[in-house]
Amino acid sequence: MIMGSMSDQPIMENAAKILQEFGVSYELRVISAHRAPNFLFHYIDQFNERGFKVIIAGAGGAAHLPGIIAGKTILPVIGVPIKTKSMEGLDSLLSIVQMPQGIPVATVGIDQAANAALLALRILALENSKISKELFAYGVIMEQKIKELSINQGID
Ligand code: RP5
Repeated sequence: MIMGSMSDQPIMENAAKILQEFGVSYELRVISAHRAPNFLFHYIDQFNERGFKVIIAGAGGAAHLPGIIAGKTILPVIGVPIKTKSMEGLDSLLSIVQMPQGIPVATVGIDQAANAALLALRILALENSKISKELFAYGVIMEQKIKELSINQGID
């Protein structure tokens, strides 16, 4: 998991919490695509030997981080557009989602880092039955909570 700035951390922690909940190991780095491009490229070059499977990248504003990463690796990259003060994150969203043909970045909603983690888990679940079962259970629990809430409101 990579974020463009320490200011992205409060949002990206929501992804970390989900991964911790599922007991999936991850590494979290702060590396700006614009401010430290050489360091970023050096880090990306280590992905395969480090055994990384999916990359989650959060960035705001002119948010090139996920796209730059996707241009340097064939691992799946999930982009998290971070809300900005000037444009409420629309700038981040469009920067991440509008990738040119050939270099895909899966994009979640603005500040939806938890969904990025859940999508990463779904990708990992393709080859990991433990994660697959836990994701299924996660869905069942979520539905159960909604049912209980409806019952408490007198809706059955
Ligand atoms: C992006 O610029 C970061 O991802 C962050 O969302 C935004 C602002 O960064 P700071 O100026 O707070 O470091 O690169």
